[in-house]
Amino acid sequence: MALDKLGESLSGVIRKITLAGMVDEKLVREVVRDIQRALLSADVNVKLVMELSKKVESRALKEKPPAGLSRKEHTIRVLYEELVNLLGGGEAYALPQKARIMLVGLQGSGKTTTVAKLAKYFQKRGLRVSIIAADTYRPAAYEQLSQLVEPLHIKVFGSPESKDAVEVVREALTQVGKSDIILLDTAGRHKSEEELFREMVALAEVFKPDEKFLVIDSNLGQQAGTQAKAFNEHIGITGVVLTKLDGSARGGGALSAVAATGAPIRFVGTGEGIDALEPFDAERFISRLLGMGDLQSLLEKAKETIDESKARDILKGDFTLEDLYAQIESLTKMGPLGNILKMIPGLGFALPQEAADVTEARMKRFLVIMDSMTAAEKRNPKIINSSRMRRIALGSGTKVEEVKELLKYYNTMKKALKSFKKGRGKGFPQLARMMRGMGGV
Ligand SMILES: Nc1nc2c(ncn2[C@@H]2O[C@H](COP(=O)(O)OP(=O)(O)O)[C@@H](O)[C@H]2O)c(=O)[nH]1
Ligand SMILES: [Mg+2]
Repeated sequence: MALDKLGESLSGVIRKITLAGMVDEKLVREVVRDIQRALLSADVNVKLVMELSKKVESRALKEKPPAGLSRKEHTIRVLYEELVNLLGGGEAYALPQKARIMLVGLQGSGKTTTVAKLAKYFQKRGLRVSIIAADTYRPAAYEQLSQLVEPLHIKVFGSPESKDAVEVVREALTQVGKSDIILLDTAGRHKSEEELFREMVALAEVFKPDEKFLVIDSNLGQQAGTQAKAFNEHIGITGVVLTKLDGSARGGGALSAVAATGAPIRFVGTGEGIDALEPFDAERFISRLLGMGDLQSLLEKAKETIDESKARDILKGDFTLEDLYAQIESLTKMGPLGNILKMIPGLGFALPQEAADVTEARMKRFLVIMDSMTAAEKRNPKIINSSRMRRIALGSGTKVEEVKELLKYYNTMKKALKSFKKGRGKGFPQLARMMRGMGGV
């Protein structure tokens, strides 16, 4: 795919984020500049690029990473999400059980080829497909289509000699019999756009399509958006098929410009062969472009894997019980605590397994206790007096001593974090001691 170059640049950006010591303003600026360069050279509209840059920059720096995600992972996710949005986000095309689908578009855009590809696509999914050839302008259009779908044993209806497309469709509809999907191939060659639109409207009146797919050549780049808009205004399209994505250096521009018009991209053509058609799914598309296979599952996994940046995150910020909650929650999701403690830089010792197990059970109890606290208590634990403690213990089915234990743990943690921030590293022995203490070692 010629989007390879864009993909390469974008996965380079991901690599840069992954390898960076930490995500700060300087890195985000640099990353945003790289993305801009990559998108602009794929012909993405300047305004869209600027909008995306602004969002990535502010979200990466200002948004609080969701529980379990480090700022680094969050930054990668933000980039991924905004790229998906650039392509319209939205839901992937759902396979219809029964549909009449009309393909429209300019001469040479790839309509006839796409009709054949769609025929195979639907047939493979167990649907009965018929085709009506109504391109009365191109000599041999009927033969081209018949040849393309010959191996599929799909019948092509039409009258090669007729010059009246509307009549062809009317007659074909009386002949198609039982079909789940009826595909209509139309002409793209007309003296004027108006004439073309008029014929398409007349055809639609007879054919009564459930879908009107506009077929556009990706090589048009940003112009694809202008074309989608014009067709939509005149004949009301329900989706777009972008062809020749395999050879186009401007695929990024075409995809984003079409998405910006609000018309959903339904399929992309990625080659001349009858199999070179893919249903378009922005999330999958971007994951692949970023070279990360299934990025979603990778991000899920990232939540479960601790790395150094996680340890750093633990040592950051104004520390409330809410933070402690999020922290414990992500820690317990990550598996045996012993392993995690081993990975906190500077800790330098392994916890005996029994100790780690005890610690985990205790952490989970802390979560239960915090579940019985009000938001105000979690945000400002100082207000938790003895009557509140009794209420919390009662509500969580624990003992007042256990609530006190949690608060003690919180205070020690907070102090250690503070001294770590001040002394840059001096807090680690304290953090280690504190965590060791938790396990009852
Ligand atoms: N590389 C590539 N070529 C395509 C694709 N779709 C169509 N084509 C080619 O584009 C040319 C025009 O296609 P055609 O279906 O006849 O366009 P139509 O005039 O809109 O019906 C043909 O040579 C096709 O093989 C695609 O996704 N990739
Ligand atoms: Mg054609």
